[in-house]
Amino acid sequence: MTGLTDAVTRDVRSRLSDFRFYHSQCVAAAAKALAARYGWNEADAFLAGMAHDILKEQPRAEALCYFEENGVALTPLERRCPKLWHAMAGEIWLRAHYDLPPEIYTAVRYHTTGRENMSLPEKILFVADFISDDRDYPGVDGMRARASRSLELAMLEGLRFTIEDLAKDGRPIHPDTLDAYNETVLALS
Ligand code: DGI
Ligand code: FE
Ligand code: FE
Repeated sequence: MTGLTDAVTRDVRSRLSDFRFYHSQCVAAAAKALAARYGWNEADAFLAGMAHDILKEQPRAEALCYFEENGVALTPLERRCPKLWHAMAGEIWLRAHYDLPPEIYTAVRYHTTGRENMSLPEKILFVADFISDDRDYPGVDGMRARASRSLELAMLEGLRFTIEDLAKDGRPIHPDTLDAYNETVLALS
């Protein structure tokens, strides 16, 4: 491990519960494997996976202060969806504390929603979060098989799963999630 990876890993370890630290380790390994398959730097992919949920356990009030201090104006939808905050806050936090390859920052920022026109690192982290070893939702084996064939196929399935799940519960869907879904559907049809 490089010094930077080591520092980020220790930081993540100190901020997350055992369960979420284990998830981060699994996503790091999954991102590294996808990077080998699809052509991103494996060490950077590992680092992105390790870092992606670094602020997942930040208290909500603290996250809101953090956005304010950093001049981030949440949209009304974002304000209502605290589950989206850790990705936005995580990017700001990593930029402030670590000099990382810039594609890692945006991969962390968009790992929950996706967005239109995603970079390869963004796609890899997005998919790695769905197929990591700790995941055991119904259909995860199919997702893993898809991810080894095509990142876009795996993204489409992940986005579909997320959107269906949210809509079923009457929860709002972030425009970036819809943009990612529409773009992927059109690209694949
Ligand atoms: O941080 P993780 O649990 O590993 O995974 P994640 O960052 O993908 O977060 C998943 C959660 O985020 C899940 O509860 C669904 C929610 N989510 C993802 N996209 C959207 C969303 N919630 C809303 N309201 N809108 C979205 O577009
Ligand atoms: Fe996350
Ligand atoms: Fe995650």
